[in-house]
Order: sequence, then C-alpha cells, then structure tokens
Amino acid sequence: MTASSLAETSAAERTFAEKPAPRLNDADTLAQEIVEKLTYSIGKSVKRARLHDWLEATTLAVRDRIIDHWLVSSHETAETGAKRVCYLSMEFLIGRLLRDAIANLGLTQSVREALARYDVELDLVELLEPDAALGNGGLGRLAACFMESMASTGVPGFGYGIRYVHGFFRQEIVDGRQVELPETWLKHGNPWEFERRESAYEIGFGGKVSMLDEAGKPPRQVWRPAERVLAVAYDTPVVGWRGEHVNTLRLWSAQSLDPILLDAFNAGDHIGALLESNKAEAITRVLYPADSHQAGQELRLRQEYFFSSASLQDIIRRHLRENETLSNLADKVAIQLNDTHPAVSVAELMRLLMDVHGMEWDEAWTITRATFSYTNHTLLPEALETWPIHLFERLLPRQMQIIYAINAVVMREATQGQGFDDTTISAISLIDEGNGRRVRMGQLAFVGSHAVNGVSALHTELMKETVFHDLHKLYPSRIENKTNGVTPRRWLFECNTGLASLIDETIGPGFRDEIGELKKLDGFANDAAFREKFAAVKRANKARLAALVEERLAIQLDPNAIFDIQVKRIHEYKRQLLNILETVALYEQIRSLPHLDWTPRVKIFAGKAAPSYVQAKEIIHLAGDVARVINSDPSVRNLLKVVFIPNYNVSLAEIIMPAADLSEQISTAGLEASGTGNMKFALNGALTIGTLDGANVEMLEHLGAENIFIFGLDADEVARMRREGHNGQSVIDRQPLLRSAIDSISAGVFCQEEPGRYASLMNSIRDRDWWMIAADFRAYWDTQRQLDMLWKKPDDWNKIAVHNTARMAWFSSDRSIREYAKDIWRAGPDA
Ligand code: 26V
Repeated sequence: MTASSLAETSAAERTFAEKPAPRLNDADTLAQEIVEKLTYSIGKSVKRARLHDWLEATTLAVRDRIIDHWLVSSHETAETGAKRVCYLSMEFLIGRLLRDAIANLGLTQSVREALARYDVELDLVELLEPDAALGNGGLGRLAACFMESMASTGVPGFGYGIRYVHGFFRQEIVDGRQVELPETWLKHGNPWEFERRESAYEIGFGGKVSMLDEAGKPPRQVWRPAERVLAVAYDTPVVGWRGEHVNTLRLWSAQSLDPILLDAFNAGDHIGALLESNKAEAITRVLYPADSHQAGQELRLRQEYFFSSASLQDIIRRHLRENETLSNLADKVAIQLNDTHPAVSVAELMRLLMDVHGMEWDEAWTITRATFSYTNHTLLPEALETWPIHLFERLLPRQMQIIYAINAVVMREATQGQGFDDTTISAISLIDEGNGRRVRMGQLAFVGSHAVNGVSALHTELMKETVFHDLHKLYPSRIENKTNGVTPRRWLFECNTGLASLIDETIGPGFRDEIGELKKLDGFANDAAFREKFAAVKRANKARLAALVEERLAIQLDPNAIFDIQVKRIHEYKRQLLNILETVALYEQIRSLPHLDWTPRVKIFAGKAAPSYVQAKEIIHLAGDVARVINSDPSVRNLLKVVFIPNYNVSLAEIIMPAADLSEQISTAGLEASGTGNMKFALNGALTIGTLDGANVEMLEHLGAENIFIFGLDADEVARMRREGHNGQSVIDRQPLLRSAIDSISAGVFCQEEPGRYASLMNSIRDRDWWMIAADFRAYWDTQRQLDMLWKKPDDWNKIAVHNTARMAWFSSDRSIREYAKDIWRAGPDA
C-alpha cells in the first residue's frame, strides 16, 4: 500500500489491516526501528547522522506506529457507520507534534533510551521540530486542543483547514520595535503529512449563473465559474491518549489546474505563462496575521470559500461512498463552524445539495441546519466579518443568490411568526443595508445552524444580549454555552513532567486517564512535605525559563522573585498597558521608598501584535523601553525586572506556563470571550490575578474565591460607564501613583531619544479610557500589593497553588468535547 492511499476507507481497502501485528514497545525494538529509518528512508549511517536526521528517523518510526492505529480507527468508523464530526477551522495552532505523539503512545521512556544508545538526547531532537503555527491565537490553539481531545475521547473527528505555506509570522524585536519575518515551517519538508492526490476537488470563482431547463428534468440553476483552482488534501494523523484512537487533520493546498500555460510560454511570455498558477497557489500561501479587525480583502474571502467548498465536497463524497442518499447526511455528519470564517459553507452546502445533487430547497435547508453548528469566539465589533455585496457577488454569484433566498426565509419567519418591527428585522437580516450593503457572516452562520455556542458562560450570556440579541429572540433555544478547555496531555503531562511525576507519586497515575482524579490532590495542600516538593518543581521550572531568558536576552532573573507573567496576543482590550503602568508605578514607589520591604518581582511579557495594529505595536515598544530603563537602574536591582520575550509561540508557551507564579488575565470585563492561557497557567499551579471576564468567572467558581485574585469592574459596570461617557482624566486626578506613571511615560522618561513617542497612547487613557485602564488601576494595584504580602508567606501561597492544580480538571478540553458531542453533535462513544 502506498503512503498516499493510507487511511482511506474505500471498500477494496476495508479488508486490509483489521488489526496490525502488535509491536513491542521496548527500547531495543525502537532503537532498531529508528536506525532502520535512518538507514533506508534517510540514507544515513549512525556515524554520519546529524541531529536533524535523528529527528526525521524518530518521527518516521513513531509515525509507522501511529499509522497502525490510524488505519484501525478509520476502518472502525467506516464499518460501524458511526457519525463523524467535521471541525472546519481557518486556523490550527498545533505547535510541535513529536513529543505529543510519543507521549500519547506511551513511548517516551523507550524512545529516550533508544536514542541514548547512540548518544542522542531526545530533548534536543524534539527542539529541532518546527512549530506548525497555522493560527494566530486562542481560536487556533483551541482547534488544536479539540483535535487532540476528540482523538483522546474516541470521537471520530476530521479537522478541515488550510495548509498555509507560511504560518504565523516570526517576531523579532529590532530597536525596540516588532518586525515581522516570514515563517517557513515546511523548509525541511513535513514528515507528518500525507499528500492525497486522489482527494482533489475543483473550486470555482466568478463567472455566471444561468437557468438550465432540460427536457424531462426540473429546471435548475447552473453556475459556470470563470476561474477554477484545485484543492489538494494533505492528511496529518492526530493521535489520542494511549494511541487508542487516531483522527485526521485534512489541510487543503491550492494548485492550478494547468501548471503552466504552454501557449503563452511558447509565444515568449514566460512570466505570463505562470501567472495563473501563481494566482491559484497564492490562496494557501499565507495565514492572515490578524485576530481582530475584519480582513476585508478578496484573498481572504477566496481562502474562506476555497477550504469550505473543498471540505464539503470531501464530506459529501465520503458520505456517498458509504450511503445511497444524502437525505441522511445530518445523521452521519456534524459540521462545526469555528467562528464565521467557514460560514460561507452554509450557502455552499445548499448549492451542492440542490444544484449538484438535485435536492429540493426545503429538504436541503432542513439538512443544512441539522448538520451545521457554529461557535462564536469574539464580540469585538471590529472582528465580526462582513463582506461587501459587490465583492461577494462577483466572486461567488450562485452563493449570493442562495444567501438572498435564505434571507427571505428568515425574514418571513420573523415577520409572519413573530411580528417583529422594522428595526428588529433589519438587525436580523443577513444583509447589512447600513454600511454600503454587506453580507453578515455571523447572521449566516447563526441561521444555518441548529446550535450556536459561546465559549464561556459570561460570553454566551453577552452574545444573547448584544450581537445576537434579535436572532436570539427569533430562535430562543439556539444559543447555548460550551466553556473552553485545554488538553491536559500537552499542557500538564508533557510540558510539566516534574509536576506530573509528583502527582503520580502522590495520588497514583489514575489522573492521566481520568483527569477528574486531580481533585485527590486537593487535600495535600495542607501537607507541608508535599508543598515543599510542589514548590521545588515550580522552582526548577522557573530556573529553566530563567536560563532561556539569560540565553536569549542576556538578562538574569532571580528565582526568588514572583514570576508574574502576561503572555497572549497584544491587544488593547487585553490591557498589557495596565500591567505596564502598574510596573512603572511600582518602579517609582520602590525608588521613592527604598527602605520598605518590597517583594521582588519579575514581570514577563510576550506576544505578537497584528502587523497593522499601531497601538499594539506601541505597547510592545513601551514594554521594551520600560524594561531597558528599569533593568539598568541599580536602585531597584533584584526587586524588579521586566522582560519582553520575542516570538511567543506554542513551544515557548510550553516553557513559560509551568514557570509562572502569577498569571495575568486582566482584560476589560466583557471583552475576552473565554481565554485559555488562564487555564494552562492555573493547571500548572500559578495564581491568577484577573477580572470577572471570560472563563475567569468559572475559574472563580471552581477554585473558590480564596484561590483566585479578582479585581475591578465587571462587564455590566464597564457597559454602564461607557454609556455614561466615562473619562480617564477625572480618575487620574484622584490617583497620584497612576498620574505619576502616565506623566513619566508621556514625558519621555523611558524614551529620552524620542520623548513624544507615547504621548498619544497616554492621551488615550486621559481622554476616553475606552479600555477602563484608569478606571481599574487602583483595584489592580491594591490586589498586586495583596499578592506581595502573600508571597511573604510561602506556605499560604503554595497552598493556593496546589488548590489551583487540583481544582482545574474541569477545564480539560475532554470535558468540552464530551459536552459538544452530547449536546450539539450527538456523536462519539456515548451517542
Ligand atoms: C478574526 C479575524 C478577522 C479577520 C482576520 C482574521 C481573523 C482571525 C481571527 C478572528 C477571530 C479571533 C477570535 C479569537 O481568537 N477569539 C479567542 O478565542 C479563544 C478560543 O475560544 C478565546 O479563548 C479567546 O478569549 C478569544 O479572544
């Protein structure tokens, strides 16, 4: 069997490999398998092999074992006719795969020993794997955690997305400013993926729609696209815990149908001959490096339609291979729309069912709604996708017709059924008439789905009150909550082996199979000897991070200090600026009152700004400027250090999360849909300082108020103050610490070479204070000082830290996936 046909499930193949011959998991066997790959797949001898060759050989050896399980999983799903879950996402922020795969297969020790025989260190080999960074932030990382959890909980899942040639940009800081460099994860090839040339689909753009009236057949609309490109599938296996189930992540790559226009080439137009091919391939060349702010460009819409159509054609083809009819599609497939990026799928599925497969409107519409469900990940108005109608119509004329027709159905339900007034009707409409006529993708995803979910309890309630207020009135049972989670395999077992082993020793290894057992750790918070060991693990993790910072930035960190960490995308609503202002205020206080017993702190920041987001880039620049001045001031040495670690990504997060004492989750309340970094930190024993926002609210419920440090305005108060026209200056006038910090930054204390650099950033706080930085400063400062006091009582601090790890099990993405499977998809082992 060739690599390109593995894990496909055609009837001919079903007889193959019911159960692969079991392999031995000892170091001898693995050493032999790895060396065999090294010799025969890579063509290197043990003597000559470089570390990179060992990475490839190890990956290929491990991959063979995954394939054994992959085939079995695929065949089982096909054989039993189990319902599949298709997760459509523009982003999968995967990170590295080797360590995850080895750990889930239970091979870590054997592989380590096998390589050690050749004086090769597994940890060093793992470091050479590039991060698959096919996502921006939370939404993409959630998709990756969900893929792993679907495999671990036995839900037959398919991830569908885009195989970007260039993932999320590499960030460098040059002269204090963020510089974006292209990321090239495929440079050395990608041993995890299988190209499936046989799974390729044509994707059309532009052209005309006409009515076809053939004798003896009902008249139907036919779309004749002006342009066509090919979507080619690349499959990556996603191995679940203990390797029991392996799912598929299928990413689409765009190719031109004609690689070269030979006529043009022969006529001497060598560049023109390649234009079409370049235009086609451009569709999957780069990931849009933004996580808010509507993209607006045609290429983005092309990307969205390209991967939606390819995925739906694939789903339909597979369905028809196993079923006689499409009438039972919704019984066999659930399709989750990860935000509105794949929302055009609603119109595309209708088109495929009606125009290609001859189904009537009513049946197609019923099936479409029963198949799709939609997750919303942000309420920020600037991130809600809409497309100009003229662009949509030009690129996707048939889909536009269908959207008008869907809109007519919804409008009818709203006027006839409910007697809604004109304002409500225009809020519900799929067409925004107010802004130069645009298609609203959120509305399309909502009406085309049977379930719509938010990602935390608070966010879901706010969806009902704000963006989907009127659609919620029309379809009151459609919105439900599914609080996010994170996979404990990557975010505890693999990234914090010290803590995971300590938990093994303390409560036994049962928590690795049933994460709920972590609760057994709770009682050990009162056991001094255990706390000592827990603190020792944290200290080792801090030392590891300190070594990284020393190596990359030549800054020494004191492990006795609180490691106070804020890592996430840089955005005004996430309020890195509030943290920086508190840092400056603390700096000034330490300098004015040096005799006080200050608690030493290290403030750590990391995160990327969207390339076009000016304020976010200024915030990065400011963090660096503040760091430079504070770190070189001998009067605060060892009491305060500030670092901005460049190029935050999944692999860096795996080192940072276990090393945190304090996790900063300080968004303006009502704006962070959930957060998932908050969960990773707390699971690894960090205390949280945070607002009543996103999943922090539920963390408060699970941890208890004494184990999380909540401050500031809540979402209702923020909304009220905004309505009443809050202004920052009035608050600043009453707060000398804040005023002095803002004045120092404005006056150029941290950027003497260009004193006006931050004037406008500071003025935005003095004027509108839209993000409530001035408004929340005092509460934030007070809570930080409370934490300073707590640090002086290590027993008390460590007790809280233990409670955090013990009580975070509910935030496992296995729990999220089981809820989706039961309530939305009606799929999985318990369906
Ligand atoms: C929007 C856009 C607009 C067009 C350009 C590209 C682009 C890319 C992404 C987005 C939406 C980003 C929304 C997002 O990442 N939300 C985060 O989702 C996390 C998982 O649910 C959640 O934990 C975070 O709170 C939320 O900010």
